[in-house]
Amino acid sequence: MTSNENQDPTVPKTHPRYESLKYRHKIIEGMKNLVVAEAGLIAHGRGECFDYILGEKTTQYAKKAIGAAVAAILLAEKPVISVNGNVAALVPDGLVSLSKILIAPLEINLFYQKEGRIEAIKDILLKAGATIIHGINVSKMVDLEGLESNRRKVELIADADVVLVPLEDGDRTEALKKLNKTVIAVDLNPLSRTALWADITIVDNIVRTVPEMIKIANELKKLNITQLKQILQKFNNKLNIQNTLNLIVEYIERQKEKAFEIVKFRL
Ligand code: PTJ
Repeated sequence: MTSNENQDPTVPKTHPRYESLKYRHKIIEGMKNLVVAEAGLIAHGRGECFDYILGEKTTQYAKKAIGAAVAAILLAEKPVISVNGNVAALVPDGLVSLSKILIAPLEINLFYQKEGRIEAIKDILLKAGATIIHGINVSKMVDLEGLESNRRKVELIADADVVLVPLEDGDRTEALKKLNKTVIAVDLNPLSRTALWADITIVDNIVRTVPEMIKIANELKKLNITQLKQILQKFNNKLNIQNTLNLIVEYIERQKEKAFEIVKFRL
């Protein structure tokens, strides 16, 4: 099954929430195919909620973080893109393209261990055009220091200097930071432990982040090392998260006014 085949045909394209329903369905199909963990459905729902209060668009601050993230990966010696079930179900084609453009290998790393999941994710990535996928061969894996969950089992991540961790749980981000790695997180929740621990936090939906990263990577690949370093130096993650939180507050204020108008209209 390709990434475009798993849409619910009963949802009309004219439905006002078509895009959102389309990705929901990818997650549901992913769960049926073992790609997504059961808890992945709940994680997706939490993400949807945050996306809603961000206006379901890539904000200017997410774009800034994406620029810094791409610069960091282009400057890295051993970058790795960590892949979990939700990400594989939502954006397999984009992940493979991003990995190729940035020359950053893909490594499957799962929180929830279940027989057949790694194989299912490997298959979806292979169908999307991946040629080499890491995190499969147990004999090549080592335990990441300071971590007890299943995510401790890593291959290239053990020696990586920069790790992109989309939709991550806080424990591994913390462990990666303690091992002095640069962590780039994609997380719609700007208050999650991952978001707060990461060096570069992209508060955005992974389905929009990956295409935007590909676009920016094609632009930044033309820059030299000094120019890439300047992008990184200018980026302030703490300020960026605070600005994102301000956007959420402003968005809710605006929606509060609008909701009130609707109520008045109905009366
Ligand atoms: O496939 P596995 O076994 O590795 O498990 C993956 C999940 C996502 C189930 C696991 O890592 C997990 O439980 O994660 P958490 O702790 O629920 O954190 C996931 C974070 O991702 C939450 O802060 C969500 O708000 C956020 N999130 C969910 N969907 C998206 C998202 N962020 C960006 N884009 C999304 N589409």
